[in-house]
Amino acid sequence: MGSHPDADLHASATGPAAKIVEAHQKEEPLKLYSGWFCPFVQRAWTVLEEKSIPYQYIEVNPYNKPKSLLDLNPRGLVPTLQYDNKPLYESTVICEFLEEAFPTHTPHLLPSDPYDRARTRIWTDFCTTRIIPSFHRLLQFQPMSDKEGLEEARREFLGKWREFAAEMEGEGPFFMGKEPGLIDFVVAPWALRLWVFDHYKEGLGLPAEGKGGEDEATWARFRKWLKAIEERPSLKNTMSEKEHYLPIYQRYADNTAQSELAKATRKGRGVP
Ligand SMILES: N[C@@H](CCC(=O)N[C@@H](CS)C(=O)NCC(=O)O)C(=O)O
Repeated sequence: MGSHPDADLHASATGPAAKIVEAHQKEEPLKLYSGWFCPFVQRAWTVLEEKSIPYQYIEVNPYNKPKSLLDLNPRGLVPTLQYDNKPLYESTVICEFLEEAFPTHTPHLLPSDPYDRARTRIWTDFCTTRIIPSFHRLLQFQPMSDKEGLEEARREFLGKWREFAAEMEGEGPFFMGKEPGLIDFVVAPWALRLWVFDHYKEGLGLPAEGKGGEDEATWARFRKWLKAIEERPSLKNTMSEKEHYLPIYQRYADNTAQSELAKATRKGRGVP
């Protein structure tokens, strides 16, 4: 096991995502500098796909930053967008930008009602400040050495998803109702990686149907949302094969990369 993600990282997208990558190799003025494995990339990537915006997909390894990436983004993070020869970065900024810069491309993912737009931003912030950090905390727990800590991290993480689910509109299935919106694509990449915990942390313990106790209605709504997310083509088709994500997560699970994880969390950077 290498001590740097670079060592274990599969070079390119596989499975469904490989087909989309293949279809976006042609030179286009709009370029997405991407890492196939990155959940922050998946936010921007799904918005491009949803809205059928023409773009060129460029795979880079952000742990072994090529000059082409650093020239655009001194932070050297993916996703980075090149638009009209100018750089843009930060996944949530990119998503809103795409919505505004391509107004004729549908579906519109930001709600037209200002209150609902504000709610989108509140729950985007919740994802950044609550869901992602507790995803990282759970990832770094060592089940063997600290059972109690693991349980607490697991409870905390589930609690964040319950809180998110409790805010979802009526019957759904999406966060704001029948149609998907930006908030779904901002949060979905972490929901689509929950299987990682089944693999390394003795299961996440998401309540199964009828097993949610007094929160059953909330968990039922969450399961419905998750199913809709899993079936949405833009999300399904930007995922690679599970086996290639595993070595990346293994590094956090087996303690080789915990200081890196702590540093990334402190700096507002992500880990896959
Ligand atoms: N806040 C950034 C986070 C992006 C991010 O951290 N991406 C990771 C890959 S998943 C990266 O590029 N890491 C390289 C590094 O930390 O140097 C965003 O939302 O776009």
